[in-house]
Amino acid sequence: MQDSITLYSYFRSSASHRVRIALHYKNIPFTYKAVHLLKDGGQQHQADFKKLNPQAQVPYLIHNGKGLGQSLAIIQYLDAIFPNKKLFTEDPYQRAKILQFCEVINSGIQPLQNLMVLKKLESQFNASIEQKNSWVTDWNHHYLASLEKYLNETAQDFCFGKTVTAADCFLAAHVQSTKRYNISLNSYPTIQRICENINRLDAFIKAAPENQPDFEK
Ligand SMILES: N[C@@H](CCC(=O)N[C@@H](CS)C(=O)NCC(=O)O)C(=O)O
Repeated sequence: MQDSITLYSYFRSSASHRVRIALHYKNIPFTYKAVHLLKDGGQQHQADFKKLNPQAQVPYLIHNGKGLGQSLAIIQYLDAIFPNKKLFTEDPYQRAKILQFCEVINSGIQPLQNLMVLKKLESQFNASIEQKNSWVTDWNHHYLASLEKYLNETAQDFCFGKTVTAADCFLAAHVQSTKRYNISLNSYPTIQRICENINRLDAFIKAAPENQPDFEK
């Protein structure tokens, strides 16, 4: 049976970006369904979408009728179903180290800069744009410094050695998001070097926000 894959995504969503990289890296064809996170009060809050994903967040993936949210769960699932070009290693410690790296972004930095959190800072605490930017920047530096340290132990061409892993999917997507806040990466030479390497790869180019059907300037 031909696999059918649909990805609900928003071009600017870093969590969706991670999954797009994994899909392109593994050469898995998929249908792109755009969910505009700002238009109409946020299409993620519409009943039809929330029936699929009660979290009201992208990414959301449907594989042969089976749905899944959360980018890390999705990428692990894809890696199991499509084992070509593995994004996780079998070695338990190495695998846990890759997950550790992904989680610094997934459950460390990204939730603090997520749209709903920034909206709440504004509506409940009257935070200005400058205050929100400073909030995002400070949290980024806290976590980016730890990622840089981790990479100094494991990086070669990519985050973990000489082949792409899930960590590279998370890093590329996150670093892309820092551009929106003009966060300086000067203190993170290894992160910068790896991003230069990964962003040259075809899969990473195809997955970039500007190459998505719903891209807007
Ligand atoms: N940990 C989740 C994060 C998902 C997430 O935060 N998605 C954001 C876009 S990057 C979202 O849909 N935000 C909608 C909102 O904040 O209203 C994942 O990895 O999938």
